[in-house]
Amino acid sequence: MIKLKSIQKILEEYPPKVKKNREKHMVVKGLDEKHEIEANTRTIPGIITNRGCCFAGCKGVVLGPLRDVVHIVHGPVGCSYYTWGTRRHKGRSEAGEDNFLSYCFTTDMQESDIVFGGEKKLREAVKEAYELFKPEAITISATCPVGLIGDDIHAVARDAQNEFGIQVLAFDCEGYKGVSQSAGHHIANNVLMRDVIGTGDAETGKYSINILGEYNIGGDGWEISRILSKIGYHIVSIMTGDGTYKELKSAHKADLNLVQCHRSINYIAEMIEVKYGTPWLKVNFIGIESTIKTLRHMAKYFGDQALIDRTEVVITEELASIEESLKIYKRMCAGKTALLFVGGSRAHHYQGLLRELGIETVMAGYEFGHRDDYEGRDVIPYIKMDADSRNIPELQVTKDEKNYRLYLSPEKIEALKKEMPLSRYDGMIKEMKGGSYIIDDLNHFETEELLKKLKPSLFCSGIKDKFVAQKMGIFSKQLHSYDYSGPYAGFKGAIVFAKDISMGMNTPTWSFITPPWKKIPMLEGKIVKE
Ligand code: CFM
Ligand code: HCA
Repeated sequence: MIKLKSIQKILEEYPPKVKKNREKHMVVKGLDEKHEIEANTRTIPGIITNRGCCFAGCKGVVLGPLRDVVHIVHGPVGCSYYTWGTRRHKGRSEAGEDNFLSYCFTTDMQESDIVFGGEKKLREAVKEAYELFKPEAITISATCPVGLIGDDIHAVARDAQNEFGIQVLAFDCEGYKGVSQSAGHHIANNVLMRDVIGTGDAETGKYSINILGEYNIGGDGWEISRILSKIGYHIVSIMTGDGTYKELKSAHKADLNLVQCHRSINYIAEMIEVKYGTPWLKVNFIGIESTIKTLRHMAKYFGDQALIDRTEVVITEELASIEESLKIYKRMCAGKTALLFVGGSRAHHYQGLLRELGIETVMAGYEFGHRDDYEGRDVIPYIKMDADSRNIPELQVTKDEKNYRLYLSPEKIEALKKEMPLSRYDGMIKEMKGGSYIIDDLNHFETEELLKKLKPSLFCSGIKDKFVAQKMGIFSKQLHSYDYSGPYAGFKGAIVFAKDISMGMNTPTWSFITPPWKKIPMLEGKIVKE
């Protein structure tokens, strides 16, 4: 059944201009063939959105988890603090290795710095950080005031690099740039690709891979790495959860790039493919079936029978270890419904896991996903790295023969692409059930209205709207930070997630809350005088 009425009722509350804008961001699956949605456009001023800023996407999301780097925020202390602890990107280091994740570095800009300029303060901060910590590298991230007053962070970075002999990378990620975090992902990707990836020469083992777009929230990356190492993969780098600058430098030497979060890191995946000829594979380690599918695709890519067999052994072992618990939680979840609203990939990734537990997703949306995250994208042309293309200056290909050891013939690539989703992403809408809603940049008014109308058993979102839902008597699980839990990835992670939501949905707490729709009469009408 197509449930269009609820959306129309919400839209009717808006002034005509806003209505016209917002309806383009809403799709009902199955209503028309096209399923086109407007996304990645500016939020209407005055509307309470869940989106973050460009700085959050660059420093908070992509750079922040690199643990052997000192990340200096040039700006007010709040910007640094906000992108520091709350995302729960975990990191641990072996004895003797650096881990600066517990530190929060900022120039703590004051009014006088805005008036007289903050470059001097930034120079001192970089010097102090270098002298105290002797890190592998330093990043400088710009916040809104930096762009407005024109501090030259690149000059500071260049001078510090010359003085201290380590890489000092400057990022023009002022918060106001673009329309959301998404612009910041792109800025971070470009600099890492231009200045870091390709500068190392670490030895890589057999079946070497990079994991892109995995930020180790609640330990997800650790669980994924555990499974992959058990099968026999060599993880060259993780971008960027519990990742290091040291490993990132040699990322170009891996045989295959896995892309977990497509939104935040597809740029690096594509640039590595163009520059070094390494294909990327869209993966999903959230959910049991998705994990199995991903592991099989990976084994197929390498095509080695021993690896294919080993993959099946590990899948069987992992499944056996969760079988009993899964049965219990499936019983507790059966027949429930969910509403998902998360940044740019999790609203899609979690749908499979919920389905496996017997929970139907009735609405899903991204804060800042682009159209391809919703509608999918076609195969991009594979750039053949033959002797001639090595001389194309735009590709900046090095002459080092080792970089071409993965050269696959175009025939082999084409054959692989026919069998498996290589360098392609299908997007979220394709997998959703007819009649479900897809809403982009959902705002707080719409959230409340949908919660009232759809009354889901579970609302998966973030800190900005979690308690709005819970005050309505609807259990809310944060899919950004996982509240205080995790990992949720892989086989064992699926059980941790299933347990958390089973407890959350079934707790008697909700019976002590009277939701607004039980207090306010739902029938509307006019009193007509005789
Ligand atoms: Fe990718 Fe992310 Fe996400 Fe994202 Fe984010 Fe995040 Fe997210 Mo919060 S990188 S798009 S910018 S999966 S921080 S780890 S949870 S909004 S859905
Ligand atoms: C960000 C980070 C965030 C915020 C989470 C939330 C995260 O966008 O800057 O709003 O609950 O995952 O920590 O997405």
